[in-house]
Amino acid sequence: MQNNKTNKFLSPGHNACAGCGQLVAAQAVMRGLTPDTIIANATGCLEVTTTAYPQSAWGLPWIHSLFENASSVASGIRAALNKKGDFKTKVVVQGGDGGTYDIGFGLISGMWERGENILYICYDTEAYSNTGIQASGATPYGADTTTTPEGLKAIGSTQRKKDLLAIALAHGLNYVAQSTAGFPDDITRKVKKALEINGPSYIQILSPCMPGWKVKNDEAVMFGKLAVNTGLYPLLEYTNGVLSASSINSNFQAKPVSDYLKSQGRFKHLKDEDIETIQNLADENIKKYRI
Ligand SMILES: Cc1ncc(C[n+]2csc(CCOP(=O)(O)OP(=O)(O)O)c2C)c(N)n1
Repeated sequence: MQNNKTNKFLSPGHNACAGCGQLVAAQAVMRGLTPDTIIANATGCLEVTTTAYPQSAWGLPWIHSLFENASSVASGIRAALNKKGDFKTKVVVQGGDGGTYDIGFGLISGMWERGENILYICYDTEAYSNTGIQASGATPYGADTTTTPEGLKAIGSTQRKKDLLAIALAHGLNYVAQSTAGFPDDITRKVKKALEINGPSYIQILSPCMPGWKVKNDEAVMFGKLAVNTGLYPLLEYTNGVLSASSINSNFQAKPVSDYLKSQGRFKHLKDEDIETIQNLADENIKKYRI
């Protein structure tokens, strides 16, 4: 158990890639937590890189079970705490986008349906990073992954990223938010807010992945900022189903999506018309999330 001032709940002694966006985001999440918190973690990079036996980087009670069922483990923990009359201890689930959008989704939906007081955090690397960058339901249009390779006749993924915020909102969640590793203080603030609200909450954080995005190890924060500043991945907050905060506000000055795409290896094959398609997606967001 590590307990120094800067990294109380997640020690830097893990073996994630240097500059990993998911670890930047996870550190920001940890700064929003209090010691009376129990974490259930799905399989994925965050779990694998922080728990190489016999060591652990975690300074909070932390449990890993299967890739698909972290939310059910959390439900069990919440039920046991409630049975003991402990409604104060917080329960948090952490998972990657593969675990969240795809393989764990049925059980997450059940957890939300039951209205349990649990915060779910999705670290969205836009692919199954830990097993070698396979496409997930969060992979964006045009991205090269090992299961959607670009080639002479292929532009990479032809799917549109699944709108998981809308799906979370359809479950009637009290608090739904989106952030990116480019804005660690925004992440910390949203975690604190989610934990103040009674009931289920969901925070999704874009977490740039060096090998997956084919970017340099000092670029995670920069791409996290560009994702927001192009409108592709705005900072959002829904309270009781209503959009209550958005980075697309009166101060928003959109940067062209090419600024975000051009130096990422996963998008380097895109032609002008493909970039245009992605610009249209950002423009749609700018209309949809304007506040
Ligand atoms: C049922 C099951 N299928 C597949 C795997 C192999 N597996 C382990 S981690 C992982 C990728 C996780 O991807 P994601 O949830 O996006 O998290 P990331 O690694 O990107 O943080 C996969 C496919 C597994 N552990 N269990």
